[in-house]
Amino acid sequence: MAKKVSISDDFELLIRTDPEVADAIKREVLRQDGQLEMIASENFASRAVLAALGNVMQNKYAEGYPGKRYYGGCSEVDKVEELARERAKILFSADHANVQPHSGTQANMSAYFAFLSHGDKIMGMSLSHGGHLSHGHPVNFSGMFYNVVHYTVDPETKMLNYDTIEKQVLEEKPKLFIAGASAYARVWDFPRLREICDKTGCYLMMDMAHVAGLIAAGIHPNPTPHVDVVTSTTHKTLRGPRGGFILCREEYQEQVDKFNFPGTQGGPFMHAIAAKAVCFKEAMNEDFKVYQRQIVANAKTLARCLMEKGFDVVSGGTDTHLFLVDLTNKEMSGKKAEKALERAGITVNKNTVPFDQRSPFVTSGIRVGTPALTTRGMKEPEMEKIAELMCRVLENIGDDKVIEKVSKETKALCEAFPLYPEYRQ
Ligand code: DSN
Repeated sequence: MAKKVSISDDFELLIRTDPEVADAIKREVLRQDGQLEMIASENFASRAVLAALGNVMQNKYAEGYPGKRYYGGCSEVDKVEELARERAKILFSADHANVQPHSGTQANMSAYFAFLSHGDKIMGMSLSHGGHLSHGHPVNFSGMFYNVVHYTVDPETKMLNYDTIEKQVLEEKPKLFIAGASAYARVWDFPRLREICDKTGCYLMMDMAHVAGLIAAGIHPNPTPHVDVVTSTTHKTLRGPRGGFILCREEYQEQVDKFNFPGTQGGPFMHAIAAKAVCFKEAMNEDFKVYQRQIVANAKTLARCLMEKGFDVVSGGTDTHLFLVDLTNKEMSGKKAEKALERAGITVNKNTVPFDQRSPFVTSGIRVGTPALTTRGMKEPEMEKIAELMCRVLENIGDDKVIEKVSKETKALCEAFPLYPEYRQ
């Protein structure tokens, strides 16, 4: 290996116990450090979060909730779960927080079980327009258990048209409306959605996984006062451990908790909950707000620079941490673009664009996000440079020399903005 990696004293033990796994982890450190990570849902957790994740809290079974466990010996895990719940409540102005969901999809499952019966009608954004598998896609439990209707973005603006949504809600009368997406670059209008849902007595849920960090920092409107239930992950813009959580009003607290445990999960991952508590604490700091503002400023700069170079950014820009590039005018698939960029050290994911003619395995677009780049300390000048690098790759997709040259430049950029510098020796 080119560089030495030193992670912790315990890591030296892992090297002796299982050199193969240790070697893969070392290589993963170097991969993350040596590439421009632009997958919109990924981020780099702090070393404090990593420390909270990898320790003896993982040994403990703690089915139940603080003060009401099915096992003894829960005094310390009770403390961390209380800290995580209280911090989440403060951060998002919520009456109640459940921090046990193992993931975003598990959080969604618990929320659906709490508000719906098998076969009820739900309305979520279509996956091909930016939604998520767990918002009613046929291959997911949500599409199998419920009667699903999807809403889409407007064919002209590629943004949500709330008048169209209102019409559809009035016609379809879903029991639950699911706001939130994995590839939608614009802010959500929660008061308007509340007004629409109230016309038919429909529950309103926001899956804020992607924008949770922006919401914590006050950059995106907070759904909590307007919706019945909020679900989220902790590892995207929020920059915490992999995991989920649920927020709700007091009146729904009992049913939400009941359908998370014992309804859909067993023992909580107490090490992950400890790390969630750390992540929520970090998100309360002033520098977290500065970080979130920079994520959005970076996304806006990157989108603008790509548009200036002739790329078609869906909906003409972004309000958030991500955007989609429609490559139809470049006569290129998302699959091809993703592969070429990866060869040049730039990691994005292929993504369908609204009204895409290609399959999800090929796609006509890529999704671009700035949370991870911003964690490294990159700002607007680096975004301008990255737009130029992306453009050179995508306009010379078959030219190995260009790809090799760009690859050297991305490496130099990564060297200048080290990730976990303490791990480098
Ligand atoms: N896989 C996540 C994303 O990339 O947006 C959503 O779960």
